Amino acid sequence: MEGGNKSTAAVTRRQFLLAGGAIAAGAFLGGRAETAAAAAEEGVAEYTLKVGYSERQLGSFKLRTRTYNSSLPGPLMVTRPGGTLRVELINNLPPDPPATVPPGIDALNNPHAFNTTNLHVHGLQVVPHLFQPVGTVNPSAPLITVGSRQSYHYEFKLPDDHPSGLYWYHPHYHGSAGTQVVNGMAGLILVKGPIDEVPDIAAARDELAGRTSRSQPFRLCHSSRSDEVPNCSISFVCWSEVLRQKSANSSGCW
Ligand SMILES: [Cu+2]
Repeated sequence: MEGGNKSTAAVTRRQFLLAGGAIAAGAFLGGRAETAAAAAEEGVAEYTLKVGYSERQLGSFKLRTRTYNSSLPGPLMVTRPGGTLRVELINNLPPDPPATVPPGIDALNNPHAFNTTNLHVHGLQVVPHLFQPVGTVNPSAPLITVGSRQSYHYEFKLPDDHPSGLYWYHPHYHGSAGTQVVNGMAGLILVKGPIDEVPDIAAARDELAGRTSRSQPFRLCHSSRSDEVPNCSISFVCWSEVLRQKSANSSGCW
């Protein structure tokens, strides 16, 4: 699975700055996603998410945060209705730092296990891979747990009638999920559909955006052209947590 994600483009200073705002505000996960060339082949798209520390310069500050593939946000994943998304999640973080739970506090959700993780594909209509064994209906089933130096192979099969659109992924381990998302561990999932076969649509630029707070809109700009940095300086009205927009103007804003 190593190398399944072909997204290797360097993160630009602009990305650092956008992402830095997201970190500072604890809102979204700004920055610019890079297209993963591992788009569906024979209906199967494979990605590798390596969780680890990475550093970025924010003004005069150097921050060290947990990220996927040293990227803010994580790599864009692309699939289609009826497709299969295979994700190898590799946790390269060191062991959890010690954490104690004050008396009377819910131990499960009290912040702890900051270097333990797992994966949620938010919004996809697939069998949830949050609890183990996968597919269990046991309300007390344990969460899938990917600890330090461990890995987990996820396979999500999308139904043939899955709506096309934009979704996102993030860690969902209780106790560490919030901390890890604010660090920048999140990314977008694009489910392409029949609309993408329309020639004019296919030729237009993809612009993908995501945020987690309506009061703190951070924009994530993605261009279908890897050599292009979109000029995105105008805020947008978003109907949900993620937004996909097509633009025929390669230098336009939205
Ligand atoms: Cu979610």
